[in-house]
Amino acid sequence: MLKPAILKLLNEQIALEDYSANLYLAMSSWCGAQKLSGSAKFLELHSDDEHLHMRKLFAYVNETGAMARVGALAEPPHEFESIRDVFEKTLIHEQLITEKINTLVEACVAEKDYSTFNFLQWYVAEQHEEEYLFRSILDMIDVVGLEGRGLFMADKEISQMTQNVTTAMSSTPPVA
Ligand code: OFO
Repeated sequence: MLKPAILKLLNEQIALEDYSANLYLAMSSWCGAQKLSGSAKFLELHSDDEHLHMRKLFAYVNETGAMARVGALAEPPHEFESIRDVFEKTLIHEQLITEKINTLVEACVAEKDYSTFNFLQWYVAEQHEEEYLFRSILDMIDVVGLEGRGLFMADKEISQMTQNVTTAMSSTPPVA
């Protein structure tokens, strides 16, 4: 049985992963409106990925005999200054998720909940991958620049990274 403190944090994480899915979908929509189809597709797939992260936590909580909750979600931002602004915000958001996962892991150690500690190791590894992915996109944008054909090139590069997101999703363990 989950301790109340761990259940509370897991339910908060469920809401946060759900928010991530909505945030990336809103970003995808903005990119689509700017005719950046590669980035729009990349972020749409990443939104699906976040939804799987949420469902995996949801299934875990219910498997323990506790009850997963669908929390209230804030509305994500819909306007961005540039494609660089979009990906800067994804990296900042992922750094926040990493902090939350680390807090959960620390709480598991404090509460001696080694089963949840073990379950969370997948998220620890995933956060390393996600921060690396978004940092790589920002580095690429800085190299190609956004002037002239730079924006077209950056969007094309991001479109090719869609393959990585699809591969990551297919390697995501089943949610139940
Ligand atoms: Fe992008 O992070 Fe979920 O876990």
